[in-house]
Amino acid sequence: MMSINFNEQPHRRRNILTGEWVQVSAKRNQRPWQGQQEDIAFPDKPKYDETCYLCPGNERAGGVKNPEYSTTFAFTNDFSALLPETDSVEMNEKDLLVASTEKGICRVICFSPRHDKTLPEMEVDHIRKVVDLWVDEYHELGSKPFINYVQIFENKGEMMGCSNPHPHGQIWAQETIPEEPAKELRQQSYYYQKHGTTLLGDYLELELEEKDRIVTQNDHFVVVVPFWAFWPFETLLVSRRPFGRFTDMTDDEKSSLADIIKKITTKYDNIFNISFPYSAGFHPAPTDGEEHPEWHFHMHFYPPLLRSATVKKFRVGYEMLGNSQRDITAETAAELLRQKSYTHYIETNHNH
Ligand code: H2U
Ligand code: ZN
Repeated sequence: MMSINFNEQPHRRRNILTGEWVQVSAKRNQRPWQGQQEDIAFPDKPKYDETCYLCPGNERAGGVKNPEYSTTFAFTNDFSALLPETDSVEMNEKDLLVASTEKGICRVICFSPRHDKTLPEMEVDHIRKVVDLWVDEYHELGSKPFINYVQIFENKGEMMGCSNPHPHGQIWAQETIPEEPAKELRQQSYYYQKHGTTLLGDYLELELEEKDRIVTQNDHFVVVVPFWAFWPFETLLVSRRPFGRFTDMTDDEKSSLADIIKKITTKYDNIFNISFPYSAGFHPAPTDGEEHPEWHFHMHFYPPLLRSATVKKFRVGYEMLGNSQRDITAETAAELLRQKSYTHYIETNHNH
């Protein structure tokens, strides 16, 4: 079997989780890595901001006052995109105008009472409390008969459309399985039917043998730059044990998840010495009452930055009309992430 020279030959890689292809052209990017280190040494964010709608004790846009929370805090989004009480209506005019109503619940989760602490700057014990809240929300929302998928995510940084620097994430829980997890459900099901093992379990085994795309790991989780990564520093966080639900996690796994999140987000911030923007989120099994032995718990990080703290990758032109495409190979990105320290640059700066 002839092998592809990833750095020389433009090629396509298959995203086995979605079934879609990504075009890779490393040659476009053969010049040496010029990732600038833009030192923003001590970003001066206040611990508490009286104008922030997420800080403890403050009033939100809808007029409700936040409690004086001391760890984490979740509330129903004051501007929810989905509502639980919607009559069920299906529309189909001549197979041309097709629509249906959608029920759902939107939640906002504050990770910390501190306005200035992002995930990599929090203690692992505190991140563990965020994990516990995700587990509780997944359980509570997923137990409702009309909720078949619980999408937990975080938009971090203005570049990703995040509305407020206070560390927070969102949950959209809904009737239909959304498009991205729906593709993954199809792909994971095919694989499981054919091989009797989970797609991501086998993929992880292969990555652990090859080592090229591994970024970091602990007792229960591994982070890789997936072979088919689209975003420059995209990563996939996978559980070593095949399980599907947040509620399947053991106590040790929950603590390990907190630990690995701290590790990967710290490495991200250390790439350009800035608070690294991304959209990240979990793909747990659907909450539709099915067993889902095919589903393998994982999390995606999609950061938009490419060459410096300000140079963003845009999904435009050929990518909007033709195909997703990347320049730096997954292997190069993994190598760069591997080299980055587990100590946050702000801490490093303070110690000098
Ligand atoms: P993002 O920063 O990821 O946009 O999340 C903030 C969410 O918080 C957003 O969905 C909600 C917005 O609707 N929000 C409230 O629920 N109450 C407020 O007082 C302001 C913002
Ligand atoms: Zn705040």
